[in-house]
Amino acid sequence: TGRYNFLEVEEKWRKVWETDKSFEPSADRSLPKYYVLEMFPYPSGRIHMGHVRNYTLGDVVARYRRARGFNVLHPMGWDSFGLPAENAAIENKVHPAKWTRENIAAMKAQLMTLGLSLDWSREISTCEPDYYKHEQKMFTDFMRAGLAYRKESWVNWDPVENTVLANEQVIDGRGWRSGALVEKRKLSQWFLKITAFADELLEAIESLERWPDKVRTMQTNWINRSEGAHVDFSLVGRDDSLRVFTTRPDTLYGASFCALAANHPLIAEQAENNPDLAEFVSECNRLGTSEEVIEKAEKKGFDTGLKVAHPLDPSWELPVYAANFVLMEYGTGAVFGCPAHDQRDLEFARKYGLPVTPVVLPKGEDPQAFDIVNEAYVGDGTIFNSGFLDGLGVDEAKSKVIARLGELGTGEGTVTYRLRDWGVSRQRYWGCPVPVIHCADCGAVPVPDADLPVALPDDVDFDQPGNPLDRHPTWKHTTCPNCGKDAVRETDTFDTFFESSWYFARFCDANNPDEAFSRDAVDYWLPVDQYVGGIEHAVLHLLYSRFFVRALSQCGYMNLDEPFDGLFTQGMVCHETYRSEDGKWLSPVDIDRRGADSAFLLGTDKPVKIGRSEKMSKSRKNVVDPENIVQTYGADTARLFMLSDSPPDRDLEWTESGVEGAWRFLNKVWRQVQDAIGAGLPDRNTPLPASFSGPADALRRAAHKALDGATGDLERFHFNRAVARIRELSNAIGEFSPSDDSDRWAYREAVEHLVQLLGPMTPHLAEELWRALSNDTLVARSTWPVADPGLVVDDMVTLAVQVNGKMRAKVEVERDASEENARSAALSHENVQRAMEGKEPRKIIVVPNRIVNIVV
Ligand code: ANZ
Ligand code: ZN
Repeated sequence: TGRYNFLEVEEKWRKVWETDKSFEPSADRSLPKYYVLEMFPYPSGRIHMGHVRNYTLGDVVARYRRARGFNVLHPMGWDSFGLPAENAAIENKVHPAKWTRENIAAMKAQLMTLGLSLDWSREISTCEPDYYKHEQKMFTDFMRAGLAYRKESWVNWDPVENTVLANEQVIDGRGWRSGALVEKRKLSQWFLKITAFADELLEAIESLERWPDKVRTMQTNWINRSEGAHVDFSLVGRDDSLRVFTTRPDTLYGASFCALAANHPLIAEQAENNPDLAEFVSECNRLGTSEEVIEKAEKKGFDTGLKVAHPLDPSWELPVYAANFVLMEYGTGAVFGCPAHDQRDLEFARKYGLPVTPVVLPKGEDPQAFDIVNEAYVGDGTIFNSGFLDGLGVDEAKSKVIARLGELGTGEGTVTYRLRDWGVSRQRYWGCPVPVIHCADCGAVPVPDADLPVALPDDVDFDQPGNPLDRHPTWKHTTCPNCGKDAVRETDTFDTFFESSWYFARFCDANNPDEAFSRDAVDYWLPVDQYVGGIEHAVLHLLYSRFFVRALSQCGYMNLDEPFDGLFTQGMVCHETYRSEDGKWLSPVDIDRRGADSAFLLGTDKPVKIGRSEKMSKSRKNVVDPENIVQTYGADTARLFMLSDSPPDRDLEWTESGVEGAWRFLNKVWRQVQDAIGAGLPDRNTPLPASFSGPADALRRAAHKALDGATGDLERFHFNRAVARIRELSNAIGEFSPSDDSDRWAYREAVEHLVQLLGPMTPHLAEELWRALSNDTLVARSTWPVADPGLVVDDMVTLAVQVNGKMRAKVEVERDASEENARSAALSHENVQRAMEGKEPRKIIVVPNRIVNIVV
């Protein structure tokens, strides 16, 4: 029978699936639906192992659900706007559109070889106007609903590239490409009002029961609701006051200074007549705006000379500093510092010689002896050194002080969120144009529906820094849709997270030319039943999508609470790392691995240092190209290894030996099925024989147990365990040799189970074997078999054992165990042996399933 020819077989079945349209869902809306989605790829040019893992996991779910009778939607598309296309345009003088479309074609061809059960008729690419015109419409609807607005905000400005940088593009205060010191600038930007849903987004996290706890926690922390107070410190010698936000109003008696963000209006005002302060402000501006950067930087301040009065005791004055650790975007951009109970404040106070007064006493401490040295005390305790608050617990003190501030008119309780409105403006070419026209008389006017899409112009060049849309000779000049006067288009484009915030809805009705999607389609398909992707999107993408379904529901597009009912985050694909003697990273293809811990440069005797396994990355050179694997072993082997090596949520270590193991297993299965067929299997409609031989019964039990166990494993994403059960079944089949017709009936059943279980995992091989077993259907469209409960549990019974009429022990045996088995189970029990005192039994009576009576 020869060898399994994967190349031929895999290609053959992919063609069959395509002609059969096996993976296009039915239009029948009365069927139960199941929507499986993997996070769609950015078209970087080639697929990597991370993609293979992600899409294989989703594909197992899709194929399994189809077999369980669901109408399955499993689509694929391209997240195709973004900076890399523009960088390629700058570096290689290729147009971003061309670069992107070529990458899509290349990656699609690669994806096709993996045998994924995707409905390609719904393919979308977000950089095409037939996609983004719908989001432009959404945006104008958001504007009209007050969910999109424009405001001035601080951005990172690269003075050499003349462009805004994202926080991630500012490295150590410098532009990632130009290396220039980044400045902060105020620009008018578009925002989406995600904060309008802050409470809802937070509260609904609890309902996301099929999400990993880790992601739910990350979302909770990102939104970060904190209850606290706004407190007003009046400015000494003026009639205005300074408002701060605090979550610890209970520590107000421990205040020793106030600190303001460098771009707080009061600092700007003071800096006008204070060049040193102005210099400090520009130094802070160079730091970049991200919380992370600010967190890491050394805490620095500048004494403005201003003084404020304490809100509980106006005779007590505190100094006012500008400080680099206070963010303008959070709270009020101003804080009161309480060094005894906040670490940053403590470091600041030590540096500038400010008082440190503890006001919260930890349990069991002596108030006279308690002292703060290098570490602030942030825990619970009893308030002291605090006048009317003394003796209270932290929570009681909070409410009491808030009440007092209210009476004095110097503050009030408040709830704040860390969540900010989402700034969506980017000064970039390769993005969706913000559909707005600026008119001198009418202001920012949304582009009317009839004029959508606002398409990107093709004739742009990248030989100067900045946004090509800005310097395009004609594109931005237009007339006001309102009054008809000359006007200019908005030249900003959307953050690319905009496209990925609603693509899952577009897939429900991907070819609808008139609307983003019909109400019918999303009502049927959404929410996504199973979303699969990387943990790196645990916050932004998922949060934005959750916001979008709410905003779209408010605008009448749908009526939905949450976009993703189930979420699974897969682990990374890792590989050993290698270095040459002189420390250079080496690629696995250049390595000759000999034995457990030695490796050499391929074709030489030069030793290579083996490093630990790390996430596959270009910088470590430890990448394995999926295309090579697929060409050498076939897609099924790659898929099987991906699934079998480790639990899907853990990191997976890619090894050559593991791949070879998967390859050998598939060949073994192939031979096993050929052998079974060679043994002369009965026609598949042959009725169930009345009885089976012992070995046939054991084989049937193995087949039904494997089916039952693997089904549960597939339901719970325990794919590696499902693979282990399939291997066990294959072993059981390997030990079996049939001798009569009922044996061959059991043989066929076991082999069919094996093939169907492999269906979601190694679909090509399964399809080939399914056909070889003279099934005229496709395994991809077959119905999942049902395990016979009677064959799944080993039915056990308890036998009472008597010796000379006296009950001596209880033993467990299989129901209907043979007399011989019952007898030996009874005789081997230690109580029974003791009771027999070493004598030979004279007589043993077995009542099946009840009793063993021994007479000595
Ligand atoms: C006084 C105080 C005393 C504070 C104390 C903490 C401990 P979360 O919980 O993250 O909301 N804060 C307020 N606005 C800030 C800003 N714009 N930039 C930097 N820090 C700011 O943090 C709230 C706390 O962070 C607030 O409570 C404030 O310091 C600081 F023993 O006020 B606290
Ligand atoms: Zn106008």
